[in-house]
Amino acid sequence: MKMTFRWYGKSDPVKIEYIRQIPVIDSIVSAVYDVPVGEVWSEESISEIKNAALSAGLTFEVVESVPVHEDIKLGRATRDGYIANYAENLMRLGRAGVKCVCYNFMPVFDWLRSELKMPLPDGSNALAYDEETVLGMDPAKSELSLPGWDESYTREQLKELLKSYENIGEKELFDNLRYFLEAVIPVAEKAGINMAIHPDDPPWGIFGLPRIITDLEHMKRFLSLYPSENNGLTFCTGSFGASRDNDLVKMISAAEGRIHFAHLRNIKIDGYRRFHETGHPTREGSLDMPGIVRALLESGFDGYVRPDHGRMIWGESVRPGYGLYDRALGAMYLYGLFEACGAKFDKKERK
Ligand code: DNO
Repeated sequence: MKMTFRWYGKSDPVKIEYIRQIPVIDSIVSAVYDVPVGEVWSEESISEIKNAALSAGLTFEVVESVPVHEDIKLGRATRDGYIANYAENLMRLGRAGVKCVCYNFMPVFDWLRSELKMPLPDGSNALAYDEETVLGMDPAKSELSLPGWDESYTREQLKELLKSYENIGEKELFDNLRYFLEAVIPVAEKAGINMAIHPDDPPWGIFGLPRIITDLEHMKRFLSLYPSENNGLTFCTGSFGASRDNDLVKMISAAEGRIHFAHLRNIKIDGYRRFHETGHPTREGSLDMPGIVRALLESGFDGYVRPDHGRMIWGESVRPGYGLYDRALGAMYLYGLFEACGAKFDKKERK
């Protein structure tokens, strides 16, 4: 098992030298950001990340994300070319020592919040979601900007894209996901990579777009689409946990050892489809963090863990959800929980 930390590359205000100073971190989670979605990543860009990690005494074993082109999600005739590029990326990443690739299958948008800086009583701020506000938003206007979103579309392109999804429901999206997995998982097996799909965040449809990685039943359906160990999950507690109907402990045991990457963060549910993010400890939010850690260990989890989001504290103002300080506190808390539950972390030998 390894504790990891997301790093957005050289332009990230959270410097890799700072990440190195968090005692428990072994590996960074990163991606190539200089290539449009669907294209092949250059070997140079991949080695640049790897070398940056190595010179900070860390490794680069997890990619988040290799994004999936919309034509694949839409099942368009052009998908095969994008799938071939995806497969090529997996081979290149495998050769560079990457062991786990996180991705998602959310149409058009990645994670969504209605507020990026909700003030909390302690003077910090955090990301928040309120369905009522979201229902009043026009997705075709760029009213919000989140780090996971592909913002290369013009307004017209975005409108067109949203229209293309009119005939895509859950069934079609699952069919297109199966087609993708059938092509890509055999390549991941060859490349020595565990694929780890990220749940939809929040775990329900938004703006009339379908979302399918949302709950226990859908998770099981996903796992059965392609029964290979390499076809696994990123278990994101803040995503699945935003729905009170999701029993995270039960979901972890139902995942049958197919969790390769754990995003462990806490959220506070404030009402129906309304939540805000909090510090990681259990008492700060609505999720039972030790219960989650225990369930992971009982299920035989031996993958990568990372803290996630948290709050902006101590006057920090960087990429929403990706501050240094609260994620570092989160990493320490999570490490403590795992250690107390008897988890074995790979021994780090830093230069
Ligand atoms: C948000 C992240 C997501 C995640 C992607 C994976 O903070 O968890 O943006 O990286 O959905 O593809």
